[in-house]
Amino acid sequence: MNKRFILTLAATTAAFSLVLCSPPARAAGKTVVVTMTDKPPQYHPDNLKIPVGTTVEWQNTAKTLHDVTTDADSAQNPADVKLPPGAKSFDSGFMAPGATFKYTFTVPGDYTYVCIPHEKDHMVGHITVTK
Ligand SMILES: [Cu+2]
Repeated sequence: MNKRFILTLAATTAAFSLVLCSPPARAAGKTVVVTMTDKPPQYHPDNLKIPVGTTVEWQNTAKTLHDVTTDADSAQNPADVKLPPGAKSFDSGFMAPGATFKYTFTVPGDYTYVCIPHEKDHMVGHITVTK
C-alpha cells in the first residue's frame, strides 16, 4: 500500500465514522437553540413551536448556574411545569456557564419547563410540539 492510498483510506473511514456516529435525532429533525441569560434570568426564546422529532439545545450563555427541568418533583411549585400525556420528564441538572443540554421531543403537546434556581424569578419556557 502506498502512502496516498493509506491517507485516502483513513479519510474515508473518518467520514464513515462521522455518519455512523451521528445521533439519530440529527437525521430525524432539526436542532433549535435556546440560550439562557442572567439579567434577567430568562430563556431565549421562551416560547417555541417545533415539529415532533426536533431537538432543542439549551446553551448556558450566562455567568451563573441555570437548568432545564420538566420534573414536577424537582420544581418548587409542581404546577410550574407541564408535560403532555405520555411524555417523560427531563432534567438537565445544574448547567455551568458554557454548558449545553439537548433533548429531542418525540411526544407532541405542550411543555412548560423551569430553571430551578430561578423558578421564583419566573425563568420559564414553553414549547409546543406539533405532530
Ligand atoms: Cu436560571
